[in-house]
Amino acid sequence: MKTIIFATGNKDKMREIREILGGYGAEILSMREAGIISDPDENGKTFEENALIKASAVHEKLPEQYKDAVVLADDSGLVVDAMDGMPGVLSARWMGRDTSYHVKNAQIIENLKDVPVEKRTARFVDAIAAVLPDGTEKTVRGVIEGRIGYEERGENGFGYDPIFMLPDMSVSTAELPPEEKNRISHRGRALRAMAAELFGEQG
Ligand code: ITT
Repeated sequence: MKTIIFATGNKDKMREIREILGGYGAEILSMREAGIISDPDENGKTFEENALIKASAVHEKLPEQYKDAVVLADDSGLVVDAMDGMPGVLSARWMGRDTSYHVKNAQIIENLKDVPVEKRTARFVDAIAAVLPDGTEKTVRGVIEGRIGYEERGENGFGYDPIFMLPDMSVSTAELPPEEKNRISHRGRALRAMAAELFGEQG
């Protein structure tokens, strides 16, 4: 069985990763479960660069028992057109890493208070990077298009989900059941594309 070690410290991401990759018959461990501590400087300019920084840092620290594991990393974020693409690759750090998403979401709504619905376009982007046991690197990207809402809606998901509405403004991604979010989300798309490269099409 293939072992995948995920280079993330984000528990919400890890939950979605397990939901999405559950059917591929691989053993999926967080870096913490594999006994690896890693927090590299995410100083890349793109989601792909940052995902590779995170995956490579864990690959270099693989203990002997996991030398045959594939290391994956997820770098993701919210790109808001009316904010010139912010928070983008800075999504986790924007307004401070410890600031609550309730406060961050309120600030985005405030920034867009005079922006009409047709200009409230935004997307979640997810780059998944892989470092294979021989050091080969791969990246894939998944995107979901939407619009910034006028208030927080829904209790599912995490982060910016309560203000991220589907393009028709019907529901936020925090209002979707997890399996429906995973079916259409940036993370679901990127992880299934990576799984197709690593395992073929089954799953
Ligand atoms: P790791 O680097 O340890 O994986 P992180 O939280 O720092 O964890 P990122 O640098 O990739 O991860 O930041 C991504 C941020 O973008 C994340 O913290 C959320 O705020 C936001 N984000 C990404 N995917 C999201 C999703 O599906 N729903 C809501 N917000 C999301």
